[in-house]
Amino acid sequence: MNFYANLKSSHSDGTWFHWVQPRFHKMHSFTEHRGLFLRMIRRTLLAALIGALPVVGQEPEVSAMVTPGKLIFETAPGSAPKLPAYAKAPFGEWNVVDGAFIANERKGETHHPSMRVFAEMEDTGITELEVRFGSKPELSVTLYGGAKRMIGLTPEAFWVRIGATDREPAYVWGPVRIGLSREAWHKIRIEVNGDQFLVALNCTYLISGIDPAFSAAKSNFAFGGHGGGTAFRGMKIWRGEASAVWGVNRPKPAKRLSLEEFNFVVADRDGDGTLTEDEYVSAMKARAGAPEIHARFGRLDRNSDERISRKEFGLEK
Ligand SMILES: [Ca+2]
Ligand SMILES: [Ca+2]
Repeated sequence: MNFYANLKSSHSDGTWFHWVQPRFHKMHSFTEHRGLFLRMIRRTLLAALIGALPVVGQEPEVSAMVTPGKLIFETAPGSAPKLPAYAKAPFGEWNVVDGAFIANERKGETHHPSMRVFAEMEDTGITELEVRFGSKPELSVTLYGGAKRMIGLTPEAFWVRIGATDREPAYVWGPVRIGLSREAWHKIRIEVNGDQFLVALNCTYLISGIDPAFSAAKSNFAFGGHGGGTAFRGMKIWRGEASAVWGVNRPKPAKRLSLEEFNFVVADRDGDGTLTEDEYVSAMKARAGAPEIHARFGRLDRNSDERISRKEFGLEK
């Protein structure tokens, strides 16, 4: 149907997201896992293991799922404005400022600014980097290779989207409701062990799951921003080993939503299970002023109660 085609294209150019309803998942902090680790060791009196305890403050911080090994990649672009050899920027203007990659929209370009970093993550490993919002606060870090795994972030929501093209399945782990400063740097951490993944934001684990997309090759990353001034810095990749702690207190997997349901959930700002015209139109962001968006709302609202229900949206029979 035309509507869904449109919905998808509006998503692919990154203009759909605006807000997300409260949807909390259990959060697991690094500290919690460190506490568990300590208790385990005390209980089993394996004094010999104490030498393996991670040192607080050492990077990367204590890991729940993957024990970090050798650091195998680090962005260290210095302060030169020119991009380093491992980076290619097909869309947008990218510069290096104080060791950070800064993205700006390029005039006349319809694709949002995007830069690839060619660096491989192994089957078991950890990637960390810091990000900062630009003038349109939505950004993404996408792990490419054998599949597309996109970590999406706005000040209000955090999610992991799997797949993107028509050939691939597209669904979303999350979203998790958050509240982030638009000015501060935020740390994203991705842990992978085979098909298991765990994603943390500012040292709090927010999304975990088991997905075959994560066991596929992980050969390059895309940084995506919107507007002007989106920034990425300090990306590091470690190879790792499966952590002994992981099996003991594995967090419940995040909820997996179809792309259509995800779009509905993020648009439903007050979380009442229906979309008002304002919620529907706002979710279209850049195209919100277009008259056809209002007309489409009217068509979808078949019973004319000024709400789009899940059924009218096509999520329920
Ligand atoms: Ca609503
Ligand atoms: Ca209706």
